[in-house]
Amino acid sequence: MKPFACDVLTLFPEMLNAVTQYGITGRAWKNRIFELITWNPRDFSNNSHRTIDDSPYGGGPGMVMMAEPLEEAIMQAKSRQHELGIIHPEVVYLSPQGKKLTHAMVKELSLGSGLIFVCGRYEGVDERFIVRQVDREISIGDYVLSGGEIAAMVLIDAIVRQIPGVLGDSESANQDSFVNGLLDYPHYTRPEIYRGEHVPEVLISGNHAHIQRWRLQQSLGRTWSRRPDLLETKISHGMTVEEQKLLEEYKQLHKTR
Ligand code: 9WO
Repeated sequence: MKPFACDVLTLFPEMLNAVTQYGITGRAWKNRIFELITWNPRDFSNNSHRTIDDSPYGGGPGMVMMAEPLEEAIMQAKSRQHELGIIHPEVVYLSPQGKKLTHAMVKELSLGSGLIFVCGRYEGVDERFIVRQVDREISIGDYVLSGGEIAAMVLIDAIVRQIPGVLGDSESANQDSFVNGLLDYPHYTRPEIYRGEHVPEVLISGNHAHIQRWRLQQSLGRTWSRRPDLLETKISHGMTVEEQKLLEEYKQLHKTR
């Protein structure tokens, strides 16, 4: 398979080493499951000082990234993707004004063959660049960062995990727990007693059917208590009689007496 093509516009290209050098995404990059090319707008500045920002029209504090160096950089990124046979690479701008990222969006983006990420800095990017070049604006959550790079890396990490063959068997099994619309159950490893706290007995029992039921109950119960919004979605998609029974039992057991 051809690698999934990521081109990233950033003033801080070395930050992206975090995804290409470590962990599951590092392994996927080494195995050429995806490629990541950075383009620094500073290299496309039209002056000898390598300026890429200027003060905002209308006044106010801070600086705004100029359209021209970004547009010169994105043309290089688009040409590169064209050479790979990617005719319409989607351009993603990471910002708090974007649509909130969901697993469904991650899945959809992972089905394409390439993406171009635009990482802003300072107070943002000249709106004319966004209008002319950006296809989707995505937010990873309702908070402000110092720039788009970390958000782009969150998205790249989430996308790369969806590419077939990236996760080994043991790594993909766990994914299903979020995909089934519930939070994960609690995990334990040795020792059996840690500072007086015991591992739940059912996990030592060796009865696999009991263990499976307990874990499902924990997933349902935690989703009910921590993320009622997710549980509502799960209920609307339909819960089995078994799941309903396990959740009711969890509620009984966790009632404050
Ligand atoms: C900075 C700022 C300072 C004073 C007054 C208003 C201000 N707005 C901003 C701002 O939003 N800066 C952004 C920094 C410009 C675009 C890149 N930056 C960014 C992206 N911060 N946070 C994100 C982000 C991206 C995706 N999901 C969550 C946050």
